[in-house]
Amino acid sequence: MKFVHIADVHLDIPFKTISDRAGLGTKRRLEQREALKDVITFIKENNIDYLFISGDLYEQEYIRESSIKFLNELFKEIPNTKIYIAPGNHDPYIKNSYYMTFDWNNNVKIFTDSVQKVENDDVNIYGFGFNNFEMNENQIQDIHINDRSKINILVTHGDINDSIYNPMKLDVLKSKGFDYIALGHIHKRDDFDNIVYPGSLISLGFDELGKHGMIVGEIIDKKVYKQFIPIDKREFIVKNIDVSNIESEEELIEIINEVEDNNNLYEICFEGYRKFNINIDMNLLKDNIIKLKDNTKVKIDFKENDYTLKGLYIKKLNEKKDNNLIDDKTYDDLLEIGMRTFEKN
Ligand SMILES: [Mn+2]
Repeated sequence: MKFVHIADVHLDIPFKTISDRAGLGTKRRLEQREALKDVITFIKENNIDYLFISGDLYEQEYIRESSIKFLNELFKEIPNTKIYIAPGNHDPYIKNSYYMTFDWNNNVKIFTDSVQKVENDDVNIYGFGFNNFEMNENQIQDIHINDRSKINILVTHGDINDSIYNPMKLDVLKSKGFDYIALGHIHKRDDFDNIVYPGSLISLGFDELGKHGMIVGEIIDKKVYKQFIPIDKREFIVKNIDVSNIESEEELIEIINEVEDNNNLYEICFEGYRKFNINIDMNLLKDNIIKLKDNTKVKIDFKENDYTLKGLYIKKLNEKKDNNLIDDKTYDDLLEIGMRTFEKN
């Protein structure tokens, strides 16, 4: 049997914080739809028997009925594929959720918070999901495989570390004897033999670097052959620039714009000691640079006989530090706040 395993799509997430540029949120939501279409196309072209969606398919808080209809129309396009969804902490199985209220196509099975087993000819599929935005009910204890001659698969959402998100211990999961465990929750792809987090289908921001996509697998004679196939056409990349030897904002802009022209989205993080005030107009940067982060410290050339407000401020701070009235961290913070204030004027 052949399967596709995805998780953490987070459909309709607003993407509020990924960018300093307008419009990128909407663009990224369009790309979520495109990614889902690409998964469905792959399933059609490769005659995939099962689609496992391991939670956080959508955002309960933001999901619109139009997006649910869009999803369901896609599911209708693959009538021969059985689809199993385990609700996650962002799309729990709760009253008034679309999982409960929407009339899903008949190839879609949505698991609830109690463990259910669905028997197919060759495969038994077990699953459960979240009944709330947090869950700690240990359902995993109650799962016992009854027919080991068949392929047994578990679909769920949760943490393999201690947390409030359906924590499950890896050794307990391993001991259950499943041929494949389709997990979701961790957005970075990871696997422990056949216990697999596919990662988020598309990256949700600069804390989700690298490639994102789906797991495609085939189980033959109880042996699992699986591979990762990228779906997200972009990668989020963080690039650090040490500004210590850069003389001006113009020079810095030139260096920032040396990033390659490609589909990837860049966050540029400034570090080191700055000699000038950094206040860059995003319009001067290439389109694929979408976020700037300033972790620089100000370079101070303090002169004892500087009686400007700035000079006096530094002198006062130095005195406090010398007399151990403030620690190094507070000194750095106050220096930073002060210098930023003076830079503005
Ligand atoms: Mn998630």
